[in-house]
Amino acid sequence: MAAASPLVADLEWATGLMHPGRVVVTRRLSDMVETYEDEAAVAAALGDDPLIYEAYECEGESETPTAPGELVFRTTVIYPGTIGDEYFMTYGHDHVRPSGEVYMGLAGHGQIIMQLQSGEVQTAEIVPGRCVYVPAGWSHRTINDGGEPFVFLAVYDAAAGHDYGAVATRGFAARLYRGPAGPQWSPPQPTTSTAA
Ligand code: S6P
Ligand code: ZN
Repeated sequence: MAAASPLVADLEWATGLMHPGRVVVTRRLSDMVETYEDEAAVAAALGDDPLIYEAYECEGESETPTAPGELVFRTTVIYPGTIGDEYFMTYGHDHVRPSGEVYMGLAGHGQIIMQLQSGEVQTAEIVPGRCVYVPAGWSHRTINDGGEPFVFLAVYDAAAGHDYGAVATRGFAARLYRGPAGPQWSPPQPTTSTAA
């Protein structure tokens, strides 16, 4: 197999846009109605069919690598908003080929939920400059719980592949709601700390 070519791109931290870049994921509410619990709120919002999130990759002279051993880097912007009491979020997925992933916050405020097949859940807040390692085997979903676009960078195995089936079937074991005192996990999750 021919060696992949080096790629160079500039990131706009506030928007996630890459130069040169291209849109690789666009999800509107109609693409993910089953994600939200409040069916009446979904039905009411479907008229506008809001753009929930987009993802971007850089565009080089060659294709995005797909071979094992190579890496892909991708930005995601989740727009601010709610459907009922749930914030705009990604669909969430598993990697087909067990492989880890590094997330880094670029703008806004969000949270990530990670879940093992055993049901064990971990959550973490993501703010600009914070890195989260998602080990192999953990399903993951990100959520914008702030009032601005939540932008993050993800770096992962080019051969990872994305499987949305398990998340569609069993969802995640915790949901993040807009509560009177701010974002609230149900069931409650430990507060994230970066302190040792
Ligand atoms: C890829 C990485 C992210 C997501 C993106 C969209 O492994 O985790 O780039 O693809 O945030 O989320 P989703 O669940 O629609 O793929
Ligand atoms: Zn992933």
